[in-house]
Amino acid sequence: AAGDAHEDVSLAPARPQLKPPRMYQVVMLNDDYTPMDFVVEVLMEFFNMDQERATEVMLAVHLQGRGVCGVFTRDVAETKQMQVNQYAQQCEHPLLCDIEAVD
Ligand code: TYC
Repeated sequence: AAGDAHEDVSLAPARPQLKPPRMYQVVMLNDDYTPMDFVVEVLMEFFNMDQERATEVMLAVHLQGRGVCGVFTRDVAETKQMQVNQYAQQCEHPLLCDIEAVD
């Protein structure tokens, strides 16, 4: 009947999307030379973190060697990785991001 919450089921496509897309982590790597402030700036600019969160992630990378900046579809993850690596290189810092498929 009209307004019945279950009515939508009959309107669903015969073959709905079968699986969600594979997701990819952008992983930031520690190094001995990139200034901490620069890493915080990158995390705020490219990953929309506030200063508190960016500082937390930067320190985790500094102490543990690597840290996850975010999880995205492949195209978005690849774009962010490229943008960060390019920007760091332009600024002459060795900072690097990598991407890793999520299982
Ligand atoms: N280890 C750097 C330092 O001591 C800081 C740093 C943090 C560098 C995180 C890279 O992804 C990084 N200045």
